[in-house]
Amino acid sequence: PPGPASNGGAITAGLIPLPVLASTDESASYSVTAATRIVTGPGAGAEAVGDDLAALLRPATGFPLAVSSGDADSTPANSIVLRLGNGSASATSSTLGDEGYDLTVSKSGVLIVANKAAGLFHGIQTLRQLLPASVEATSAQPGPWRVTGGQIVDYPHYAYRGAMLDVTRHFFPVPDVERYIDELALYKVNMLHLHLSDDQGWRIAVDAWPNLALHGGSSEVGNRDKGGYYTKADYSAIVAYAQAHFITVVPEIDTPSHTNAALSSYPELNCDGVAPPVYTGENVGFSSLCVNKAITYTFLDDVVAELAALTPGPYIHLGGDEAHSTSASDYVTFVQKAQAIVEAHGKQLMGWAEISAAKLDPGTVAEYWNFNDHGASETNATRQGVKIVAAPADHAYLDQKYDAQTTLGLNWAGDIEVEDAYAWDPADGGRVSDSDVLGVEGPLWSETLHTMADIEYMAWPRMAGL
Ligand code: TNX
Repeated sequence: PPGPASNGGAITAGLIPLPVLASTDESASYSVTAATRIVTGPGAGAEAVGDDLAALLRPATGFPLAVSSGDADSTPANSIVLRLGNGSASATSSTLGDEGYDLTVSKSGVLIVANKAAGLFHGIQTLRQLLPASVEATSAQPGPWRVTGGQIVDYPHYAYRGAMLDVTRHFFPVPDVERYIDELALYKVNMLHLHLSDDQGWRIAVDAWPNLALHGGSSEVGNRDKGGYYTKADYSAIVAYAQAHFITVVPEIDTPSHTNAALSSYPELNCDGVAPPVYTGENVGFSSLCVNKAITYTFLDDVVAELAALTPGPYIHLGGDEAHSTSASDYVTFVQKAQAIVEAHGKQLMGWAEISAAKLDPGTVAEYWNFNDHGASETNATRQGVKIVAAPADHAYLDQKYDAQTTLGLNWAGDIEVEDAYAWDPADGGRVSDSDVLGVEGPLWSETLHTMADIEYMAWPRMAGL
């Protein structure tokens, strides 16, 4: 992010996303120096956020930035103080909620106050952006490390601020996902949806159905690298890493279509009892679970049970998109059974908004992607009292090309320039009301993406815009 110097000296210059309230006081500007200390108050998680901040600032500044926990009620000179609750922000604490923060830059240092550790964590992301961009370097830089004086009060408009990564069309190993988490955290993203199964690959070990990963995980689009899958330990490492960044993982097993990898792994899941070969092409909508077979629901129940046990977050996403080989009535039957299975395991169903053709429960969440239906699938959901996550492909799809020169990506939803990713209304110009919108998500499908560099090229800066 550009530092304050690049835009007229306002404290908000270069901040993404823009905070709710900000005031600038140039005379109260502050510089981090070799003597700066980080002081954290008592309360759950404050010290860990202090350690995070030190780890983020040490490489580029070269400063020791000692972290001490202590009396964060007073602000010692030349310090960055992270304080939980009951502080000077009591008037705003109810507006700050669980994720907001109040950040003051004065001559003596920086004070960040929040109700919860998540708020402090978001506050330190803002502080990173207030510093010169070179603070993100991994080796010592000259500085100076000046922060414009003033105050920021900030809290999210939407509860769900998500990114989705497709690890099926091409598989991405744990370090890549962790690096993406690092990047998303800087923009206060709090949900990471992992698309874990599709026609081309099954990417998570399931003890009760081992062939899903062993066979279904052995392919990908083009089959250059032969796929791969996460062991349960791998997956738990991702979940824990995300949690440490205040990001909740939403696992997706796509059903009833997009299931060739599963159908290829177990013949009994097919209506005709014959397993198809693995699929390495890019078509969609040709596969379907066998809706009228009992074993389909044994399978789904086993998979959801194991996934729920690995998932601290509230949602299990069961896909539901592009079920072109499932009859309309079978589709509705399937979604209702799938919803009951997810709820029986203590979770809420999330699905692509096509699921709104079925009778949905109020805790279910519909993810709107298909702008070609002109809002039909999202209003079917909101009419039932179901909240939506807005991910309209013509604005939010990070796999679409920027323009005709973009070598990676697809373009069925049209070119998506940075402006298109940034300037859109999640309530769809009033088609649904803002209170129907749980949040937004940027899906990154990986038919054409092989490497972390490919992910970054497509995601940034559009994900920041979103
Ligand atoms: C549609 S969007 C799909 C994905 C593809 C994507 C490519 C959605 C829910 N399904 O299966 O990867 O287009 O842009």
